[in-house]
Amino acid sequence: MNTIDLRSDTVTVPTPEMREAMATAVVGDDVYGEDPTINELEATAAEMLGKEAALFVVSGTMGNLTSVLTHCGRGDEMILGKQSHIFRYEVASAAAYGGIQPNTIPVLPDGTMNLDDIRDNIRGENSHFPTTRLICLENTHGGAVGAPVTAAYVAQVAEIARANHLKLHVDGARLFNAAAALNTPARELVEHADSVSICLSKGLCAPVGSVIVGSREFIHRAHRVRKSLGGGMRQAGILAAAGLIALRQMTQRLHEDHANARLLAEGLAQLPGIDIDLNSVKTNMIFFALKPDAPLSIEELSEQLKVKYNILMRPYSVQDRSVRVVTHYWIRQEHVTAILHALRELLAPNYQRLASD
Ligand code: TLP
Repeated sequence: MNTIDLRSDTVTVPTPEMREAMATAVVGDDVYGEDPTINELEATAAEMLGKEAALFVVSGTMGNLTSVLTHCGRGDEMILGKQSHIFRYEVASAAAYGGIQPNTIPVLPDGTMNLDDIRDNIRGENSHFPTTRLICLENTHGGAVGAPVTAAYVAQVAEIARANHLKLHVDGARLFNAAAALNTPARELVEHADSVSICLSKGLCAPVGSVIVGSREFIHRAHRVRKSLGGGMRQAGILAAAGLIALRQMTQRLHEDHANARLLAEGLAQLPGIDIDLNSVKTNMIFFALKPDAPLSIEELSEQLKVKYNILMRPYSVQDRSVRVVTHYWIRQEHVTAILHALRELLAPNYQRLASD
C-alpha cells in the first residue's frame, strides 16, 4: 500500500511531467549567469510577483537567510513573529552568520502581528540600541495553522516600514496558497514588500528550490550573499525546469489541497476523542488535538496509523496532544476517506468502550 504522508507538503515528489522536463532541460553555468532554464525561472518568478529581478536558491531557509543578510548588517535588529519559521526553525542562522538580533513579537491566530506591537518595537535613536533594519512577515503563516495574510495587512506593515526607513521581507514559502485562499493574485500580496522568498518544493511539488524576488539592486547584492553561503549551483537548470512547471501549473491547483483539508477537518470534527477548531482551517494545514479522555496518546496514535495503515502524521506537541496535518498534490479525496476510516477504527471503538466503562 502506498504511504499517505501528511507530515508536510515538503514531502511531495516531482510529477512525471516535471521529471520529463528535468531530463530534457537545457543547462549552463549559473554562476556565470549562463543557465537558460534558471534565467527563465527567475524571469518568470519576477514577472509573477511583480518585482524587477529574482534569484534561484537552494531552499526556503536559504531564501530567507540570503534576504535577511542582504538587508541587515552585524548588530542590526529585525522584527519578526515569535512563531515565525525564521525565528523558530532556521537554526538561528541570521544570528549565527549575520550577527543579526531577532526582536520577536507574538503572532495572532490570523497570522498577523499587532501593528502597535510592531511600532513599539522599532528602536529609536539611542547609542545603547541596535539599529532596527527589517520587518519580516510570513504568508501563509505556519505558526498560525497556515493562515493567509491579506494584501491590506501587508500594505499597513509596509507603511510602518517606510515611515521608519525599514525594509520589509515576506517569507512566502506558501505564498501561492495564500493567493488561492484569498482569491488575490500573489503579486498583490507582496506589492509593498522589498523582498519575498517563495518555495517551489512544498505544495508546488518541485524536488528542490526556492526563489527570492526584489529590486534589481537587491538581487544583485543577494547574488553575492548566495555565493558566500555556497549556494552557487552551476548546472541547476535541471531543477529550475521542474520549478517552471511548479510556477506555471501547480500554483493553479492549490485550491484542491485546501478543499481536501476542509473535507478532512470536517470529518475529524465528527470523530470522538478529537478536538479541532474548524475556523482555523484556511489553507492546506490542520492542527487537531486528542481530547484528554481519548484512549491513546498522540505518540501511540501516530505509531498505530503508521504501522497499521501506512499513514504518516507529525505529532506537534506531546504536551497538548496535538498533531499537524498538511494536504498536498499527492493527497486525493480517496485518501481523505481512508484517513478518516483509519482514525475511526483507532479512536471510536476504544472511545465507546471507555465511555461505557
Ligand atoms: N517548513 C517545514 C519545516 O521546516 C517546519 C514544514 O514542514 O513546514 N518558511 C516556511 C514558512 C516554512 O514552512 C519552511 C519549511 C521554510 C521557510 C524553509 O524551507 P526549506 O525547508 O526549504 O528550507
